[in-house]
Amino acid sequence: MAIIEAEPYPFEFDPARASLLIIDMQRDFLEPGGFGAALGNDVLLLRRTIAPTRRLLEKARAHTREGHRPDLADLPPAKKARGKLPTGIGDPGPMGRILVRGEPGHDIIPELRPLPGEPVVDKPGKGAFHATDLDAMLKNRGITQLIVCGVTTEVCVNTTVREANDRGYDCVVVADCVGSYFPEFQEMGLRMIKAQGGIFGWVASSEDVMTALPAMAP
Ligand code: C5J
Repeated sequence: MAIIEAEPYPFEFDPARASLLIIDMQRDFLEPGGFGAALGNDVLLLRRTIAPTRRLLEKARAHTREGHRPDLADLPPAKKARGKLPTGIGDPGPMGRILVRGEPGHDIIPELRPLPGEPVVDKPGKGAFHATDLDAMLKNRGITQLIVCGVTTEVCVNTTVREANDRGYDCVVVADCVGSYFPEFQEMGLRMIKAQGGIFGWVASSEDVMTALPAMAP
């Protein structure tokens, strides 16, 4: 057992039962010329998460990707219609069809590319537990604690942490390894997790997580 300095109080970290979960660090969200940038967002606000996440990734790894089947059979009509976007999910975009599996924009960014055999969970929703086998994968490995990185803080990261919390996992969200296109949502997204005694989990810095990670199995 190791202690991670975290808010609202120190986290009792059990490396044998912990997994690093990296949410949706995909080209379409993080690269200039991707879907996020095409919607008018500043991708630099997300890209600051890459270096610290890479340092954590050298210690332990598991990824998710948001995206859909090429025939879009798993894309709910409500998700497709939301935002009335002229170019939305499934449409041709600057990096191939937007958020479609197998397309360049759907790929995890090269800086964080998964190793062969590393778990990658393809998810059709915002939460990583919805319509995926993530829960079974974690339970079969005896995982009860998640160290969470990725984008975006208020959407896929928050949704996943809330899903995980309801399923009995303890989540530590790494503040400098999660990012939002909106600074105010970054701040509130983290505050909501640690509020009320840690209603959804803990928030820690990558530096404080790194000090506890040497004990973690890869
Ligand atoms: C969004 C995500 N923001 N990964 N997806 O649509 O947060």
